Amino acid sequence: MNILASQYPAHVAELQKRTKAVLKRENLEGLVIHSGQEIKAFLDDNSYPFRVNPHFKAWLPLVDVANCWLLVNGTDKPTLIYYQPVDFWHKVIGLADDYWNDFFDIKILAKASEVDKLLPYDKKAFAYIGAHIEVAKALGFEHINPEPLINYLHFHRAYKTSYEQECMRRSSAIAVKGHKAAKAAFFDGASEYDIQHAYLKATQHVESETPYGNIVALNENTAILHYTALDRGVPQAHRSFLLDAGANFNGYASDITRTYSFKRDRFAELIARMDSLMLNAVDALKPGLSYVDLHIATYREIGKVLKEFNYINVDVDTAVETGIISTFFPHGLGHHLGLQVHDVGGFMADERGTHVNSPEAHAFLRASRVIETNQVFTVEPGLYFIDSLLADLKQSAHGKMVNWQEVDAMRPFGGIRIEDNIIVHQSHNENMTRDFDLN
Ligand SMILES: [Mn+2]
Repeated sequence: MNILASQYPAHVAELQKRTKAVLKRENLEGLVIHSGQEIKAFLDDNSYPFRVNPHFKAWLPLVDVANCWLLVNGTDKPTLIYYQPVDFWHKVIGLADDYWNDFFDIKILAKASEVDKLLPYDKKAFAYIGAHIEVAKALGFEHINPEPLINYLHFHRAYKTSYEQECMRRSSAIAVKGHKAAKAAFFDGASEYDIQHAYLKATQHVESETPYGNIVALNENTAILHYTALDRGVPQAHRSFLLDAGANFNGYASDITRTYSFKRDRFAELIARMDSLMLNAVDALKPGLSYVDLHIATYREIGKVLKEFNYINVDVDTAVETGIISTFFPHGLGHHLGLQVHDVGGFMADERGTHVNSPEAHAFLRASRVIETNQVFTVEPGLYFIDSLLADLKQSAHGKMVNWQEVDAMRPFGGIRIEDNIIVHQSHNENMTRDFDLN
């Protein structure tokens, strides 16, 4: 039996346990989880790429079929209402024999509009979980995505089952293949557009299957944090390359970033320094610590790098106190990873969903809860030369703390981000990204 098949029963048992507990707490009988519906563009008969409800794919590796439903109550065998229309226009996705089939009582739905025949008649004690509020109302649901219930599920989703961890290893392995192909394309002098296609080919993904829009950036574009344009032209010179790209396996995301310098230059030295800083941050990820503290410690370490490379002329304490490091590192250290690339529950103190604020000076941080075993994180420190942020700093009272000549020389290189995906175990961290030999 393969690994996934052997781990899947415990995964379902865990979801059943969580479902039972939250239904009891919320005084409900069951959840009705909708995979979703195709959404058409305005005045058009073409749909946007289908994105399945994460609460649906949490249960089973079915990510591409709209109009499916799950009925779960934590005790009985879950029911899967599987949409299989008679349709000669589109490919009908048949139900393949797979390891998860036996865990569901499967009912076939031929007409999406007739689902009500397969749903509970009296819906008062059932909660609808899904994106289509109007559909839920028309079906007669009163409880639609109840917040306390969603909070409970989101809080617990941070603890990945063995099955989920294995899916995430595979998702990392796929993305690593893409990163290696993209790196080779960069050193061959390819355009952003061609690098993107090298990545997609190596991962066997089409663009809509990646968990987020890939960031494929050359030269100055690497300083644009969420750059998703793809320049078709080959730039006059290749100086730097930043690739932030993940993959999907069974609905689980990887999220990996690498930065390269075309030559052995000062920028290459800065990348090497940021790489060792990044690996130190990964080592510091430990159960019981707050992710906020790890972020703040790394923020300070980036201050040291700025000093070592002579970008600033004040000591590290002053750099921290004045906040000038934020000009160079304007985002959070990382986030939870799982069914969604920025996985849910990162701000929750407990299963009621009590919010843990990030400190005001670090408002962009997406993870503020205590680190625990079986959680999966990204760790992604960055150091950038961003024109707009540098202009603000230059005009400010702290402008003289910067060695502008040194900084200006780096602008053509843009910036650096290095991001790995980590499972926190009791006694060690598992760096899924490096395990597949991506350096
Ligand atoms: Mn990320």
